[in-house]
This record gives sequence, structure tokens and C-alpha cells, in this order.
Amino acid sequence: MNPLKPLAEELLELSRQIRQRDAERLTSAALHGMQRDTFHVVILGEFNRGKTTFVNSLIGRPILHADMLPATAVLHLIEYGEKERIEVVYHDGRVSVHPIASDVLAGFSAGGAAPADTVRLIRLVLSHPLLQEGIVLIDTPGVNDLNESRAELTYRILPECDAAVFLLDAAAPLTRSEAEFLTGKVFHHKLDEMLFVLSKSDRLDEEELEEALEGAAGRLRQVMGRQSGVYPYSSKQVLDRSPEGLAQLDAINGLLMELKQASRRSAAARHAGRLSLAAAYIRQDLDVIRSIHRMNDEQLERFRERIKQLRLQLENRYQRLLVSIDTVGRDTLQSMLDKSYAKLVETLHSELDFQTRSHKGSMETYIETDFPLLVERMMKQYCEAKAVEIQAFLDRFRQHVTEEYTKHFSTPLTLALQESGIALPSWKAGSSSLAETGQMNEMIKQTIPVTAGALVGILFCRGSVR
Ligand SMILES: Nc1nc2c(ncn2[C@@H]2O[C@H](COP(=O)(O)OP(=O)(O)OP(=O)(O)O)[C@@H](O)[C@H]2O)c(=O)[nH]1
Ligand SMILES: [Mg+2]
Repeated sequence: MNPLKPLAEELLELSRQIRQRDAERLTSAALHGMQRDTFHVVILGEFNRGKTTFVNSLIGRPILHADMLPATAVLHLIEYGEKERIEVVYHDGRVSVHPIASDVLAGFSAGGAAPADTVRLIRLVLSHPLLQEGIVLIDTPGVNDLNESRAELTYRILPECDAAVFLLDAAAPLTRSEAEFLTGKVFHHKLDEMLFVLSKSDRLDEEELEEALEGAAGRLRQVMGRQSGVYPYSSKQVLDRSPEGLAQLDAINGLLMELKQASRRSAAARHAGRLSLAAAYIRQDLDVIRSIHRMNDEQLERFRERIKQLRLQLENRYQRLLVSIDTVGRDTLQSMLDKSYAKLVETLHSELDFQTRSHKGSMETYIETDFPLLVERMMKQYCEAKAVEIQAFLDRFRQHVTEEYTKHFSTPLTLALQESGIALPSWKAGSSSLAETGQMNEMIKQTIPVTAGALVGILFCRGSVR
């Protein structure tokens, strides 16, 4: 048995007790990672870097949807199975199974017709030798996707991955936001086994390619503090099955196997690193609880008062957001529909009026059968035309709500409390000692009943503040 497992289980229980969601995610991902024998490789990079086409080239078929516009909207797990299929896993737990067809996946892309935000992930099960090695490829939305919730999907999967392939653009290798993503997110989640690929290499001539590779390697050395290889790759040539393409495919398959071995060797360190990060999150919350516990009555009262105010502020912000949704959303949509609906009713009235004056046959038959059919046909036409307009409006509206949400809920709780003169212990990532877990566990059991009221306040705010 993995010696880290009991510790991970204890941390998981503790994080659930104090509802520390980040720690819970990290520990359950670490536990899962210790138990499975598949190797999870996440494909990362900014939008349009060619991540999806890269995956298509590895599996030798253009199944996943690639586009010049932001394309990938949900996580795609590509894994081995004898019986090939697409499984769409919804947030509510439903799973729909489809035969392998690129139009099914295109439907769930950023510009597709299917509602991608109800989908948790798409599993593509293929019978392919690379996947049979236990490799699971994970295609992600671009990390700089304007749609923040899509980028968030990519961040959240990082703790569940064993290694990453990071795609760099041949024309602009390692931009500033890529460097920030690497240091702020990828390394933070202890994802150290990485393969850097300079994508779309077919677009550069030999000299340009050499320059781009050198430039990327230099920037990576600066950012990572160590030497890393950068491999040129053209998914296009691989998919075209040209001789250069096939040679590149062989090389990248070999590199993936090496990555798998390296990741096996570093698995214990990776899991320990993630558990230590989870322990640090837990420690941060426990320190807050401890400092509340040490407060005298007057300080506690002040603290409660401040929590109450913050809660009110959040409620106000939430109400403002609702009002904004109401005015911009419901009212706009309503007036958009009201106008065209009034026009539809007017058309029907004039049609009825015209028929009343000019109809030659039985008016009764017309009213009972012909007119309802006309109404039905016109309603159908109306709905079809409106559906496109409403979809476009909803897309714009979703963007608006995301922006409003970010604007209203962007002050971290610790900052908000510090601003009002309440000092909370500062948090240092990785500073937690795992040996303290047992004492922490005991302490939290004693502390929670005492500070339950204040804690509810904290958890309420934590859940709402980004
Ligand atoms: N010439 C050339 N074009 C490529 C290559 N790989 C991808 N492309 C093109 O680059 C564009 C973006 O490719 P995608 O695979 O959708 O990129 P992505 O990184 O998955 O994009 P998002 O899902 O939006 O984040 C598409 O038009 C592809 O055809 C390549 O190796 N060579
Ligand atoms: Mg993509």
C-alpha cells in the first residue's frame, strides 16, 4: 500500500470537516492518483495553439473539433477502450453515449449548438495503441480563453494530472501570460513533468524554426530556472502522414513514453507535494479559527460585527447582480420578444380580418381548422427565427454576467478583514508541517463548536468571494 494513503485519507476527512474545498480537491485527486494505474497527460497552452489538432494527430484521426476561433469548450478525456464511443458526462451525473463522429463533438464546442456549460467532461473511448499503454490524454480549453469559466476548467484539472504537454506558438514562443500560467498554476499544482512542444512548425522555414526553438528554450530557462527541451512538431504533417510527419509522430510517441516513466518515478514526490499544499490550505483555515479562538470577548464581538457587515455587503452585491441580470437580461429579452410577438399577433389579426372579408367557403371550417393550422405554422417559423437571435443574445448575456460577477466578488475575505483592521495570520504556501495533522484534527474538533457562529460567517463569505 502507498505509505501516503493514510495521511491523504486523514487530510481528506479534515478538509471535509472544515469545508476547505481546495484542500479537498487536492487530496481526493492525490488519493485517486495513487490508486489508478493510468497516466494522465494534460495538453495545455493558450487558445489556438493547436492543442486539439495535436491530440488528433496522436490518435491519427481528426475527430476532435479544431478551429481558428476558440474551439474547445469542455474537458475532453481520450482513453483506451475496445468498444469505441463518445460519452458525454453532465454535471447532474447523466451520461449520454454516442458513436464516434466528429459532428457530435463539434456540437459541444465553443460555437456549437449543444449547451456545453451543462457538460462536466467528454470521454472519448478509442482503441488505439498509444492509449492502450495506459495513457489518457486530456484536451483543455485555452488557458487565456476570454470565457473565464472555461479557463477555470483547465486550472481545476491540473491536480488530477501526472504530466503536461505545453504547446508553444512557433511565432511567439512563451508569452508573458504563458510564463505566468506556468509559474502560477502549473508548478503550484506540482505538475513538474512537462514536455514543451513548438506547434505548427510547418509554418516556419528552417532558419526561423531554429531561431524560435532557441528563443523558447532561453525563455523557459529564465522562467523555470532549469534547462528544458523544446520539440518542434507539426500536427498537420502528422495528420497528412507525410514522411516528416511520421518521423515526428515516432519521436513524440517516444517522448511521451519517457515522460510516463519519469512521472512514475516522481509520483511519490508529486503526491506528497500536493498533500503538503492541501495541508497548507487547511493550516491557513485552522490558523484563522485559532486566532478567533484566542480573541477576547470584545475582539470577538468586533469580529462578529465585521463578519455581519461583510455578509450584508455580499448580500447587497448579490442583489445588485440580480437586478443587473433582471434589467439587462430579462427585460431586454422580454422587450425583444414583446416587439416581435406584437408583430406576429398583428399579422395574424390582419390575416383573420382579410379572410373574414374575402373567404368564400364556410367561415366556421376556416376558424376551426385552417386558421389554427396557419397559427401553428407561423408560430413555428417565428420560434425557429427567434431561437438563433435568442442564442446570440444569451451568449452575450453570459459574458456580461461573468464580468459582473468578477466585478462584484473579487475581494478576498482575508483582505476585506485586514482592511477593517482585523489581522489574520498570513499564509505561506507549503509552510505546513504534515506531522501536525493529528493535533490539528483534535484541535479542530474542540474548536468548531466554540466558534461555530463565526465559522459559518467565514464559510459563507469564502464560498462567495473569489
Ligand atoms: N499549419 C498548421 N496549422 C495548425 C496546426 N495545428 C493546428 N493548426 C491550426 O490552428 C488552428 C487552431 O487549432 P486548434 O487545434 O483548434 O487549437 P486549440 O489550441 O485546440 O484551440 P482552442 O481549443 O480554441 O484553445 C486551427 O485552424 C488548426 O487547423 C499545424 O500543425 N500546422
Ligand atoms: Mg482546442
